[in-house]
Amino acid sequence: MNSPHLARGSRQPSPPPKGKLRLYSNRFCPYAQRVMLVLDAKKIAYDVVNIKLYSKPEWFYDVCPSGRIPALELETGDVLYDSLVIADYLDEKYRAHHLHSQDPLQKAKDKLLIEEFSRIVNATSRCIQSIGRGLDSDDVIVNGLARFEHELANNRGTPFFGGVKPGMLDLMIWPWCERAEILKFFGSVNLLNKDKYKKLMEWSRRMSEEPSVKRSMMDSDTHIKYLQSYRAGRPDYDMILNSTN
Ligand SMILES: N[C@@H](CCC(=O)N[C@@H](CS)C(=O)NCC(=O)O)C(=O)O
Repeated sequence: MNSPHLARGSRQPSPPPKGKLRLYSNRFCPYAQRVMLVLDAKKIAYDVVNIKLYSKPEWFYDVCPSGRIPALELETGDVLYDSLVIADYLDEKYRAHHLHSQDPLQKAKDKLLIEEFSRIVNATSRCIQSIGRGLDSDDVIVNGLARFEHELANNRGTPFFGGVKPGMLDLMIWPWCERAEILKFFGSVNLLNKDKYKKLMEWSRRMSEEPSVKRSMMDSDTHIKYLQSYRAGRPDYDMILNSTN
């Protein structure tokens, strides 16, 4: 998953080996990480083609006309995009180790919480990009996290939102929680008052110890270094490179 990011002018990679799905990704895209988390939790075989977002290869538009990451190429040759659509597809198609609750009501409630979390995501983006940041974004983040703290502590009472193992809700919000420390760096230091989010902090520690989560995880220093390069107008996608996967 840490292969070099392909850019305009690059040659299109040969098709994925038989039996493997292909994820078009970017190592620092939290939406692409959502898909990796699902693939890894369900132990589905896949390879990764990383894309340089500010200089996308011409051939990528033939694969995925929206030009967006993440995109998942299936064995049929069909290509799906949008992290939530892909996550739901994978959970329905690969029945082993369900991530969504099998109870339709609980599943619907979890999907509403994923939707609610997108408000935190948007406020976080405003902080990081320094656009429209202010008390408004801070409030959205603080109130949003309090809602999730309450949900874990009072409504669920389980180690993960999904119960004793991470479920779909856990995986869909994790990429931004993994990046939580960046808020101290780019936002207000008071945003992450750990005493206010005791259950979420315990949850976060547990998540970071899950082998399937560890696979795509990066430390806060790496996220901060990447965001500094992004803000400087030169996103350094290849800062962590190796030749595996
Ligand atoms: N709603 C989409 C959002 C995906 C998204 O914003 N991807 C970004 C990278 S993190 C992207 O493809 N940006 C390039 C572009 O929009 O041209 C999802 O859930 O997959």
